[in-house]
Amino acid sequence: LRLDSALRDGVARRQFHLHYQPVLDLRTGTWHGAEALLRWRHPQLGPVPPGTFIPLAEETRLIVPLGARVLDEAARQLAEWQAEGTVPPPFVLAVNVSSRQLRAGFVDSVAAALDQHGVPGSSLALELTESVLLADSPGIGHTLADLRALGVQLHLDDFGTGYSSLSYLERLPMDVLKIDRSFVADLTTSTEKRALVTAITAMADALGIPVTAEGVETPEQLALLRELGCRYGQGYLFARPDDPRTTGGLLRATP
Ligand code: G
Ligand code: G
Ligand code: MN
Ligand code: NA
Repeated sequence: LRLDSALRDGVARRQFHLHYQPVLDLRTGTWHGAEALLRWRHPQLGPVPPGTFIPLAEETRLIVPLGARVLDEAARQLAEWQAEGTVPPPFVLAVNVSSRQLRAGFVDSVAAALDQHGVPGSSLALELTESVLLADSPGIGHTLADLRALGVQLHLDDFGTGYSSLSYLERLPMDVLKIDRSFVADLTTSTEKRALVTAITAMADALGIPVTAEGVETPEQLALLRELGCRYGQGYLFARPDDPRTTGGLLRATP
C-alpha cells in the first residue's frame, strides 16, 4: 500500500473529516473560538496521524484540493453553529493553511466558502506558520491583504519554532500570535522557556497583538500564562480536539 496513492484515493472517497478544539478567552473565561483539525481514517490503516499525512499532502500538492474541502466544511459547520446559537460572536473558527495552498485562486476559494455558507469573514481565522511568511513569495503581501479585506483574521501558528524574524510581524500584520506548545510544555519547570514566553508576550503586547498559548495542560501553566498577560488558551486542560457533536456540546456549555 503506497501512502501517496492511498491519500489520493482518500481525498476522492471522502475519508477525511474535521475535529474541533475550543479556544478559551482567559480574560473572560468564555469560549473564544475553536481550531479545525483534519483527520484521516483509512479503511485498512485506521486513523493516520496528521503529522504523517499533512507533509505528504503538501509534497504531492494534494493539500490544495484537500485544503479547499477543509475550508468549505469548516465554513459549513460554522454556519450551522451560528444558526443554532452555539457560537455567539465574537467566536472565531480557525483553519490551518499550508504555504502550498497560498497561490492563485486561494483568496477566491476562501471568499466562495464564506459566501456559499453565509458566514461573515470576521468569524473565520486562517492559521499560517512562519514558513509561509518567510517564503516571501512575490505577492504574499497582496494575498494576505486580500484575505484581510474579506474580514478574515490571520493567526501566526507555531510561533517561536521557525526562523523567527521579527521584521515580518511589522510588514505582514497578524491578528493573533500562537505560542507553540513546546514553550508551554516546560513553562513551569524551565527558567529558559519561561524567559522566552515572557519575552514573546511582552513583544506581542508592545505590538498590540493578542497571544494564544497552545498545549495548556495544567492549572500551573494556566496561572503563569494569565500572569504573563496571555489572552487566549488552548489545550487538554480546557478541551481536546473532538468531533463536531461533542465540541458543539462543550461550546454550548460554560467552560
Ligand atoms: O491534531 P494535530 O495532530 O491534529 O495536528 C497536527 C498538525 O497538523 C498541526 O500542526 C496542524 O497545523 C496540522 N493540521 C491539522 N489540520 C490541518 C489542515 O486542515 N490543514 C493543514 N494545512 N494542516 C493541518
Ligand atoms: O500546529 P497546530 O497548533 O495546528 O497543532 C495543533 C496540535 O496540537 C493538534 O495535533 C492537537 O491535537 C495538539 N494539541 C492540542 N492541545 C494539546 C495539548 O494540550 N497537549 C498536547 N500535547 N497537544 C495538544
Ligand atoms: Mn494550528
Ligand atoms: Na502549533
